[in-house]
Formats: sequence, structure tokens, C-alpha cells
Amino acid sequence: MQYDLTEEQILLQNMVRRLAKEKVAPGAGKRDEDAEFDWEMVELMRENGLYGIDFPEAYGGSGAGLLALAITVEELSKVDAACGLLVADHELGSLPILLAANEEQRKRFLPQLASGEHLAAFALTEPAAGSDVARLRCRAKKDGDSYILNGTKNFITNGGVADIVTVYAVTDPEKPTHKNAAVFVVEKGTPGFTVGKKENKMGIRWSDTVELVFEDCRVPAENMLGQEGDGFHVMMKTLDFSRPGVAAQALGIAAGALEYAIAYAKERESFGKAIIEHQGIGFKLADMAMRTEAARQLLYKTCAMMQQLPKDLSRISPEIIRMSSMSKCVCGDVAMWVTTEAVQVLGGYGYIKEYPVERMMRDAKITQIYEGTNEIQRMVIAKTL
Ligand code: COS
Repeated sequence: MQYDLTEEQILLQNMVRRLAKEKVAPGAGKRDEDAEFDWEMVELMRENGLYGIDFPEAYGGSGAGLLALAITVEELSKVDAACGLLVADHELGSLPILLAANEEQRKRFLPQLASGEHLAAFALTEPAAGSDVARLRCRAKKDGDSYILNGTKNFITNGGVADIVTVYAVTDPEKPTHKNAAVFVVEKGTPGFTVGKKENKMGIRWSDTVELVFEDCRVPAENMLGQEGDGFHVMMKTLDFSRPGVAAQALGIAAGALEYAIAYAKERESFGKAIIEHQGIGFKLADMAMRTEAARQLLYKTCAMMQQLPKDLSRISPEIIRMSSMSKCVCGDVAMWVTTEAVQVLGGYGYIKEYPVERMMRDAKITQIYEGTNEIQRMVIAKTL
């Protein structure tokens, strides 16, 4: 399996790296402090075509694939993890359409998603169903040529800013969710669909995380993706494809913290020499570099494998499911560990908001939690062994 970056991927990487350094990094600390969603960042992603990277060319995307998407999210997350999440979460919200939509639905939704004119969000989690998603309570009741949605979703990234939300619901609460879940595209402004509480978070603070409420929300049956009963499968396959995006965000956070810590350790002096010359710090940085690079190789290989698969509802192999979960778990754990060490390298300065590693350490934590906690990833991996 060849997963060295191609010439186009290197060009993309350089472009996004420059953009991140020049346009994203300067405001990252302030955005974290203000914790307000920043539409200028959305505009920047749109102008540079970053929303359409993994969308087919036939619908206006660039068809560059999952590895190109991962590189993009990594570069953005090196300087601002919430900015990387703009792109990764748009992919997550769009994946159910990419995987399960019919031709009419593709033509209707994909071009505006590929250009970023419309933003997407993914509404799965509920107050009582996060890890155990088979406990979904959101209900979709058939009524003529529509479904009536009732229920609450929480912790929904981009939920308050998205134009379309892919929403999971059960059509018959008496049956097991595995067999009766369905997924719907719910458009902003649909009566009965409202945005509830906005969360005040530890990290990725300016990213939009909200509760979504559906009260007798009538959604046309033509907005259902696949058939009744396909929902659980669409959800699992979406997560298989989206977890590399979280992994890329985590990898970017680790790489950004490592880069900052190395530069600091070369400048900062103690006991008459740069602290990188002290073995205690040099070894720490070596370990940080080793783990970050190992995580990167695992993720890039996973992306290279996964981007060869058709985006449809066909079954994927346990090996691929395992690689996706391993990437997410390894990159998340590495991000948490590397950022904690980066704070330590900076000592007292690492603990202060003026230095970005403090934010990076807070941002890293979510990558061990969302899109399946790292404990869930271990369950998924164990099941495939
Ligand atoms: N990819 C594809 N299919 C999968 C899958 C995966 N990763 N995991 C399970 N499935 C399939 C199984 O093959 C099974 O299919 P059949 O009924 O056709 O045999 C079906 O889904 C049910 O599997 P299982 O019995 O293992 O389901 P569980 O309810 O026990 O759930 C886990 C298993 C833990 C894998 C699931 O609940 C999960 O992924 N939870 C985490 C969800 C999550 O990420 N939440 C965060 C959301 S924020 S975006």
C-alpha cells in the first residue's frame, strides 16, 4: 500500500499550511477567549475550496479524497483545532448523504455542500444515547408523505450554524434500533426545528456546539436517506469514514504543540544552555516527535486504504473498521499526551494563556471523547480481533 503524498497532495499541504499560518493562527487565541462562532473563518474555508475536498467532482467537489482531507484538517488544527473542525464536521454532516442518498437527493444537496455555501451538521447524540447509540429516542412517525420528528439531540457541532442537519430517529420504538433507525436531511427553518442551549466548553471554544429540538417537525419523506431501517448502518459507516477526520484534527493539535515546544526549547536557556540541550527536555521532545510521527503514518495509511472504497452502503471489512478506530484512538491519545508534555516543556509559561500550548491541551481532550470515545474505539477494535 502506497501512501506517500502525491505531488498534488504536497501542493495542497503547502497551500493550507501557508493559509493556516497567515490567516488562521493570528486570531486563534482571541477566538478561543471570545468563544464566538467566527463566520470569517467559514468564508476563508469557502474561498479556498476546503469544504469540497472529499466531495465528488460530479457534484462540484474536488474529489481529492480522504487523505487530502486529513492533510487539510491536520494543517488547520496545528494552529486552531476549532478551525480544523469546521472542515471535518462538515464532512461528518455530509457523509450520510454521500453514502446513502439517491441521485435526486445528491443533485439537490451536494453541490451547495461541496462549495461550502451550505454547512452541514450531524445529529446523532441524545441526552441518554452517546456511546450506546442503540438507545436513540428521537422518534420519526410516518404521516402521509412525511415523517413527524420529535426528540432532542445534544452536543451537536455546527448545529446552530448549519443549513442542513442529518438527523437520526427511530421509526418504531418497540423494535431494536439496529433494525428501525432512519436518517433524514432536515433543512434550517423547517417548522418545529429549533436550536436550544449553546454549550460553554473546555476547548474548541469558538466552535458551535448546541442542543437541537424537534417538536412535531414535519420532514418530507423524500428527505429520508435510504430506507426505513437503514439508519443504524448509515450511522456506523458514516462514523467509520468520519473518524479519520477527528484523528487528523488530533494529529494537527499534537504536531502544532510539538512544533511550538521545539522552537521554545531552542530559545529558552537555563543553566547556561538552551533547554533542548538538557537531556530531560531533549528526550521528552524526542518521545513527542516519535509518537506524533507514528500516529501520522497510521492515519495516512488508513486514509489511503479507505479512499479506495466506494462511498455507498456496501459492507466494509473488519480490517478497515479497525484501522479507522485505531487511527482515531491513537491520534487522540497522542494529542492529549503530546500537548500535556508541551505544557511541561514550557514550564510556568505553558500554563499561561499567552502561550498557545495551554489552549492546545484543552482542545486535545475532546478528540478522546467525540465521534466515539476512545473506550468505544477500543471496544470496536477488540470486536474485530
Ligand atoms: N461499522 C459498520 N458496521 C458496524 C460497526 C462499524 N464500525 N459497528 C457495528 N456495526 C454493525 C454490526 O455489524 C451489526 O450489523 P448486523 O446487525 O447487520 O449484524 C450492527 O452494526 C450492530 O452491531 P453491534 O451489535 O455491535 O451494535 P451495538 O449497539 O452493540 O453498538 C458500537 C456497537 C459500540 C460499535 C456502537 O454503539 C458505536 O459505535 N457507538 C459509538 C457511537 C459514537 O461514536 N457516538 C458518538 C456520536 S458523536 S458523532
